[in-house]
Amino acid sequence: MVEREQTKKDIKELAKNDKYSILLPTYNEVENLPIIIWLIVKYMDESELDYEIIVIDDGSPDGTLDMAKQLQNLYGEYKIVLRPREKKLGLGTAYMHGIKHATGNFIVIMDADLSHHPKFIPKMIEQQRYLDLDIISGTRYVKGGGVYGWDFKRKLISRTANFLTQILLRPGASDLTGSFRLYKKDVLENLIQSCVSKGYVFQMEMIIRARQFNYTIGEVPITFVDRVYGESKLGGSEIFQFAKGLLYLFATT
Ligand SMILES: Nc1nc2c(ncn2[C@@H]2O[C@H](COP(=O)(O)OP(=O)(O)OP(=O)(O)O)[C@@H](O)[C@H]2O)c(=O)[nH]1
Ligand SMILES: [Mg+2]
Repeated sequence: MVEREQTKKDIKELAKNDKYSILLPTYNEVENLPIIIWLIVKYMDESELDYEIIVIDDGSPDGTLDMAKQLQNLYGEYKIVLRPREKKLGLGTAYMHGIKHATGNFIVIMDADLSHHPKFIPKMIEQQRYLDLDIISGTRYVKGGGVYGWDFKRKLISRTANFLTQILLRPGASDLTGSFRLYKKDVLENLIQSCVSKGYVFQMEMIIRARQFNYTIGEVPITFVDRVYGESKLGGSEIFQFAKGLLYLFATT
């Protein structure tokens, strides 16, 4: 407990001049949104960090945006910022749209479907501050990290994707397809502008380009929990797209 109090004080001191913009892209996350926001608020407030949560909803038919408005009334306009778009335009552009409105000097990107637990954000921040790294990537593939709720097929696909990429591209990070990361804002802007791929390959390309630009990358072990509410979309076509993207990056970087 004493140690925990000390850590809290350390992060607060280290990050006293920083603000964190947490981007939450949403598409049909009405059940998940109140829980994820409650957890983010809890862990960021506990560590006494300055932050805003930017919700980028792409016209979800399930009423996610109405839910986000209610949460904004509850937590305030400074904490919850709404940047909705008319229709589903994809994750890559959702991040770009969110960054345009971000007032923090650091950006956290994470999924809103409870696969990424906000308790890891202060850990990422701590590591970033200690070493002044450009990127901190949450990783399922080092000691202390892991995946829960995936069937064998999905674990195999994810492992294989990471394994092949490690061999072909030598990226310098252990989890390439994950999307729970902390970036310096200018670093993220630069990376997004230089990325060409969409879909699952996008997260991987971000790390590959980061290495090209000689950005420094740190890793924090995270546990990833499969979504409980809402539909999963991983299918044959995503796997094909991933393989195509991997080969493209292999050939061009
Ligand atoms: N704004 C926006 N958000 C999206 C879009 N597609 C997905 N999202 C959100 O991005 C995050 C990641 O998407 P997921 O659907 O969880 O993707 P995944 O984790 O690879 O797959 P499953 O969890 O198995 O469905 C979630 O918070 C989604 O709600 C989109 O087109 N626009
Ligand atoms: Mg998910």
